[in-house]
Amino acid sequence: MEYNWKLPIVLVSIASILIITYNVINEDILPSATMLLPILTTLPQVITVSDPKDRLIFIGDIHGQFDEFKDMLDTKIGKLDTHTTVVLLGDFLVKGPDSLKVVDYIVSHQDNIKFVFGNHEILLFLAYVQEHLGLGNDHLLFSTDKQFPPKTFKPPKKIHKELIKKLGSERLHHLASIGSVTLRFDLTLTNEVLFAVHAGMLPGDFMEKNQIPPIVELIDMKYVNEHDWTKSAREEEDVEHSKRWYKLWDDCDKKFDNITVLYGHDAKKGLNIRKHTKGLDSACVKGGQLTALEYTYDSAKGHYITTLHQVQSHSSI
Ligand SMILES: [Mn+2]
Repeated sequence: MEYNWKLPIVLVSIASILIITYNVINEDILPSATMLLPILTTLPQVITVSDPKDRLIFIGDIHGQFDEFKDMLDTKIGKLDTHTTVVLLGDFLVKGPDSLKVVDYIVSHQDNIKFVFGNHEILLFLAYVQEHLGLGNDHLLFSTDKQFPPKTFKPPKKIHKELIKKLGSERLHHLASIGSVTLRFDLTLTNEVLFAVHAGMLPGDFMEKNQIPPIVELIDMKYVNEHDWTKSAREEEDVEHSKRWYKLWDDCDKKFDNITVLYGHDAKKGLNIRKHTKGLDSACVKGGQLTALEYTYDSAKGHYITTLHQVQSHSSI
C-alpha cells in the first residue's frame, strides 16, 4: 500500500486550524461576552413574611470573617429551617481572611441566606469588569442608574483586584445574578416594612413616587445635605449642611411610622439602634463584634420582638 504522506499533513493542518479557532473563540470572543455581568438589580426585591413562625435575622458587615459568621449561626441562630431567613447587610467580603468560604457558604444556602451588596462587593464587580473588559470603570450596569460609578465613588484598590482572581468569574457571576442592592420585607401580620440596605436610605425612598435613590446613596452614604436630600456623601466634608442620614428618620413624617431600615457600613459609629434605623456594623474585622438582630413574632402579644446577638471577633487588633 502506498503511504499517503499528504494525509497526516492535511490532518495536522486541520487540527491546528481547529485549535487556533477554539482559542480565538475562547480567549478573545467568548470571554468578552461571558465576562459581562448581569444587570444589577436596584429596585427592592420584595419578600412577604406572613407566617407567625417565620423569623428574620439581619447580620452586619462580615468582611470575610467566616469563623465568626459560622459561630453566629451555630451558637446564636441555630437551624436554618424553612421559617428562617438570614439577611447579610453587605460588605460580607474583602479585608478578612475567608471571603471564599463566605461566598461558598451563602451560595450553598441561598434558600435561607439573602444578602444585599455593599460598597466592597460593588468594588469587586468594578475591578472585574475593568480587568477583563478594559472598558474603564463606567460599565457596571444597574437597572436604574444611568451611569455608575459617579466621580465621588472611589475606584477599586489592590485588595479588590487580588480577591477577584481568587473568587473567579463563576462565583462573581453567581453573586451578581442572585444579589441585589435593596431587599424589602413586608411583614403582613403587623403591616410593618423592613428595608435592608448596606449604607442607608432616606425617608420616602422607594415609597414616594419618583423617589428612587441613586446606588451610591444605598451602598456608600454616611452624610446627607439636610436641606437637599438629593446630595449625600461618604465623607462629611463632601456635602454642605451635612447631617448623619439616619437622623432624618428620627423626626420623619408619621406616614413612615411602619418603616425600619437595617444597615451596616458604619463601623466607626458602631452598633446604632434607633426607632426607624438599625445600624449593625460593629467592626468585626477590626477586633470588635459581629452583630445580628433577630425578628420573631410574638403571637400572644401580636407584635414582633427583636433580639440582639453578638459574637466577639477572633481577630485582635
Ligand atoms: Mn461599607
